[in-house]
Amino acid sequence: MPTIQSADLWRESGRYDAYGKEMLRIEDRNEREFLYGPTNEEVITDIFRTYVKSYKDLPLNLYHVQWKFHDEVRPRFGTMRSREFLMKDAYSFDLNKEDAVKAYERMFVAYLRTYARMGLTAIPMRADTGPIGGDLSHEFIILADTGSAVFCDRRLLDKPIPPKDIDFRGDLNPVFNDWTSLYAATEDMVDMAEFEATVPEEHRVSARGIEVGHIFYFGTKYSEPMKATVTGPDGKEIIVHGGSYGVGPSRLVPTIIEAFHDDAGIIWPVSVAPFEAVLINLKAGDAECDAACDKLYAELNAAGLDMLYDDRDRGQGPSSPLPI
Ligand code: P5A
Repeated sequence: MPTIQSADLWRESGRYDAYGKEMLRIEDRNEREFLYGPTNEEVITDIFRTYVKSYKDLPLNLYHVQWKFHDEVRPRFGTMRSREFLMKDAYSFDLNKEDAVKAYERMFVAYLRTYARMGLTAIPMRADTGPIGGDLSHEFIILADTGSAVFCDRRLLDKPIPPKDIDFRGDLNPVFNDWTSLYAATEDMVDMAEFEATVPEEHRVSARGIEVGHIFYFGTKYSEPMKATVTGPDGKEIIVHGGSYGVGPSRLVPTIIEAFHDDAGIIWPVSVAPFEAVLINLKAGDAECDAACDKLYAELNAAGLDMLYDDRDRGQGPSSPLPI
């Protein structure tokens, strides 16, 4: 999808005027209005209505990883909150609300597993839907000293993550209900009276957290005004139901570093490490050393390790920085 989007597409959904100053609005040489995409619900709905025609093509999930621009009031902490950043944005399309909520629940479970595989404890919390819209949304929050205020039940921190072989074709509603039955809400959504009434004092966590993902169910908010429909089995047109699902890779990098470091530097969890092992030949050009390194490199590669082999003739010490 393009990063520069047509203002007209956003007028169709009604969001062009509704979206605030976070959207960077621009003009081309012919004074036509464009914007640098803060999110892609309109573009994906346009792609959907152009190419998808039949109920047989649903359910459908479309995604990409792409640059976004938010004209943030207070960009801070490097890529933690930057104006230009990478987002994984996925969009689901279903025939009705029931199926769309199932798609939401599948993504909810997939997100729990994704963050756990990165070594992170991300807690899904009820969140404000803001400019994306709809009435169902969860932010995935990593507790940290930086970030905004969050309120949750401590027992969520120890909850077992759904296993690898969980059936994504099956009913994930029990898993979703199990996770959402314990209180967790962001600052915008918290009801202090409800928090105190439903969470026993010893389990109450009132802390700060970083939002590393955000998922939404918004029904027909985009498909209705933009006329994204499919032909049903009886030949009638059906307005599709949608949701969108975001992860912030740019923000995950500093979040993972925050969680995994010591005095000597970053300790990447293997799942996100650029390489599993780095082999440095400190005497490149020396026949014996080259042969030993080549042998080790071949053996470790054969053992299935993702290797980086630095065989540059650069000597050692801080004056010869590694390429990573
Ligand atoms: C979901 C996908 C959306 O835009 N539309 C498409 C929905 N959601 S969101 O919450 O606005 O953003 C998704 C995730 O992107 C990360 N993020 C940022 N990362 C770095 N700097 C920023 N300024 C920034 N803004 C959002 C967050 O991880 C967020 O959860």
